[in-house]
Amino acid sequence: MCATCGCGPSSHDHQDHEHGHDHSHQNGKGKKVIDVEQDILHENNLLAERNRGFFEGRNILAINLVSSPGSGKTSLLERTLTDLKGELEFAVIEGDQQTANDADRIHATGTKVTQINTGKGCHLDAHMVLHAVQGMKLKADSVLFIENVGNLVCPAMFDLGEKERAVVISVTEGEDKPLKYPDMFHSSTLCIINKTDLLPYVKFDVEKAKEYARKVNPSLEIIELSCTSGEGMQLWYDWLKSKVLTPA
Ligand SMILES: Nc1nc2c(ncn2[C@@H]2O[C@H](COP(=O)(O)OP(=O)(O)OP(=O)(O)O)[C@@H](O)[C@H]2O)c(=O)[nH]1
Ligand SMILES: [Mg+2]
Repeated sequence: MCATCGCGPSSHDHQDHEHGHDHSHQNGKGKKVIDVEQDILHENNLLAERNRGFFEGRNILAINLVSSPGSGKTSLLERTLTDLKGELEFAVIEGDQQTANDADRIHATGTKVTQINTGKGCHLDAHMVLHAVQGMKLKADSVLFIENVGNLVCPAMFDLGEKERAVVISVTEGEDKPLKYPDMFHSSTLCIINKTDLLPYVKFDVEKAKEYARKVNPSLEIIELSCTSGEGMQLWYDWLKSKVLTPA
C-alpha cells in the first residue's frame, strides 16, 4: 500500500466484486476514504502553491516529468542536460521508491541533483519537493526538472508547484494509454512519445496515440522523439527554450 495516498490494496482492494466503477462508494466506510484523500490533497495543494511562488519569484521553470516505469524519463534528461550544457542552467530532483540509480546518472552529466526515495510511496508530493528544494540552492533563471516516480496513476493527483507537466509514453506501451489513464494526460501540458526508433519492431499506431491523447486533453502539445537515436530531440529543445523565454 502507498504510505501517503492510500492507493494500495488495503483501501482499494475490491477482490470481492469485479465490476468496473469509480470510487464514489455509497457506504460509510467508502466515504471515510474520500475524506482522507481530500484532506491530503488540500494540504498538498497549499504546499504546491508555496513551491510555485518560490519558483516564480526566482524565474525557475519547474517541469514535472511523469510516466510509467521505464518510458525514458532519465534517458531524456541525460541527453538534454548534456546537449544543452552551457545554454541553460539546470537542476534535477529525482523521485524513486528505492535506489539513487537515477541521481547517479544525472550526477554523471555534471548537473546538480537531489534524490528523493519515497519508500512505499508511489508518487512525489509537494512537501517532498519543498524539502528537497530547501537544500538545493537553486539558481534564478534556471530549469528544474522533477522526475516523478514511474506511475501513470497517483502522480496525476499531486500538484508539485510545477509550471509544466510532461508525460512521457514510449512506443512499447501501447497507444491506448491516454484512454486508460486519462487523468495523467488531462493534467499534463506536454506529451512526449519516446522510443520512436523502435517503431519498425512494435505494433504502435502513433496517429491513434495522438488522437487518444487529444481526446482527453485537446490542448496537449505532443512531441515524438527518440532519446537513443536523437531524432526529434530538437523539437523538445525548442519547446523547452520557448517556455524558458516566456515570462511567468
Ligand atoms: N530503444 C530505445 N530505448 C530507450 C529510449 N529511451 C530510453 N530507452 C531505454 O529504456 C530503458 C528505461 O529508460 P529510463 O530512462 O531509465 O526510464 P525511466 O522512465 O527513467 O525509468 P524509471 O525511472 O524507472 O521510471 C533503458 O534501458 C533505456 O536505455 C529510446 O528512445 N529508444
Ligand atoms: Mg528514471
